[in-house]
Amino acid sequence: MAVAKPRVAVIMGSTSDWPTMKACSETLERFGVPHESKVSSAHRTPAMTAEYISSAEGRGIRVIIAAAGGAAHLAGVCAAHTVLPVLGVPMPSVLDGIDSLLSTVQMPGGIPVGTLAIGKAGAKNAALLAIAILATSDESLRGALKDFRAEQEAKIRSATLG
Ligand code: RP5
Repeated sequence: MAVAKPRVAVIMGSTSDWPTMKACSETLERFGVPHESKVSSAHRTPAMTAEYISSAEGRGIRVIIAAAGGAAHLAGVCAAHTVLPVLGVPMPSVLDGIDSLLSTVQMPGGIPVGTLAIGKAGAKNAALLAIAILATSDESLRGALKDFRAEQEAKIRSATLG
């Protein structure tokens, strides 16, 4: 059977981001969205990052999720190299991720990055937002998102406190 071409690229600045970004990959998997996860840094491997992102559209990628911590320039650099939507996830850091958040969110007008919350919630929501973007032209994904929301609601409605 042919392997489906990845539609979402998840890129992160370091292997140390993976324990957080696993939540992103797991969410994409849960919805059956073919994706690839890669370590590449805006600062340590600038040429590889530029090459990877510049070639993404041609390889069938439709959304990019970029995670970095500290002086977190990765999402912005990705956005500079593509017109695909780029979602930024600020990683926890020695400054509690505030540095990562501000570095990711404060883009100059003209090069947008959609920035999510710091850490695992942001990682999960980046996947859900990528899925919602794909779902604008994919009815079955739209249905899957509605089922997911219904499941979430049912859990809260039936919650009991010990
Ligand atoms: C960033 O620096 C990475 O995204 C990571 O969040 C942070 C620390 O990287 P390591 O020193 O753990 O490789 O570029």
